Amino acid sequence: MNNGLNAAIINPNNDQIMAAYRSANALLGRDANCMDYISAYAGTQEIKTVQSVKKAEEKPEAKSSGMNLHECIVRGLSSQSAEAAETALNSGKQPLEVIDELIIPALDEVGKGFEAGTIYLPQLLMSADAAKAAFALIKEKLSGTAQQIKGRVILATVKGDIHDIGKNIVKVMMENYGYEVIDLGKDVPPQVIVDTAIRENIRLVGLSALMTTTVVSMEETIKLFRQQKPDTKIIVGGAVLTQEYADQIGADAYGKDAMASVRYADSIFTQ
Ligand code: B12
Repeated sequence: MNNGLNAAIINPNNDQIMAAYRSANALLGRDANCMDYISAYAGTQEIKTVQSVKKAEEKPEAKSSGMNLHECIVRGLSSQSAEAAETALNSGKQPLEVIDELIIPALDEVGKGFEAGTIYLPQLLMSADAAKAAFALIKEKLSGTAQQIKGRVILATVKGDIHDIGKNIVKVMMENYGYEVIDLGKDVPPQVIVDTAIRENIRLVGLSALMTTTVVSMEETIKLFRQQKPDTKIIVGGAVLTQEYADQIGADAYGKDAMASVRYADSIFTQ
């Protein structure tokens, strides 16, 4: 194979031969994103049994266009996931249902695999990209007609944290419900958030954190607000947070999902 063969006459029932064949394809750049190698060996310490290798081979790799959105995200197929999102929308699902029922559970599945050591960071990145591609399409469908601005809010993922898919969903929902969003992005230092709120005279700030290690930055940001701009309301969200923890770090509200942020904003700006 190193000298140019696509394959040789080999015994596909021999695990070691198949391992050499798959490794060669991966190392010679003939296995896009090493998907074949990963799907055959992820989660195994040893080479898989002949039976499971055969099963992996039977997977309809080429029929990816018919794959559903959940599967596209789990397998990290960005180019197919927008198409699959469109199919889901055309089948009558509402944009929010596609997010809640297909995108988020798929990312949860990938996250669990990552934690269990059966999925690796490059795959996590590919799944995140696939989710983003699907979301970009859904965002187009969500964008309603321009309405009167109900209020202005800041959104940020806190310092040390680069997870922004959830924050971006919150942003789109808030914009759709008539809020102007100043999006400070991800990994945002506490003082930058406070300074922006002071400069722009903002009454509501939404903070996102996805890791146990970065909720500490969230608490730090809230403390800084209490000292420097105490009239600001702060809503926090992200997969690791709970109402109890939000109370503990001194947030004004906890938002389980994007709609919760809209409801809380409405209670502040339109009551
Ligand atoms: C995608 C992903 C990534 C992507 C992020 C891409 C991006 N642009 O966001 C990449 C691959 C870059 C990544 C990197 C890492 N990740 Co990661 N990642 C995930 C994964 C699989 C999904 C997160 C996600 O987007 N979920 C979908 C969104 C829509 O959900 P959500 O963010 O929770 O948002 C919803 C609600 O929570 C809420 N919400 C969110 N924010 C806000 C804000 C407000 C104001 C409100 C009201 C509501 C709200 O509304 C949203 C919509 O309903 C999770 C696992 C999981 N299931 O959560 C791991 C996970 C979060 N990652 C994890 C880790 C460890 C990492 C890395 C450290 C890995 C590494 N070794 O490098 C790095 C982190 C680097 C850093 N400094 O931040 C761990 C965190 C463990 C922990 N408990 O601390 C997790 C839980 C995986 C795991 N089980 O181990 N990751």
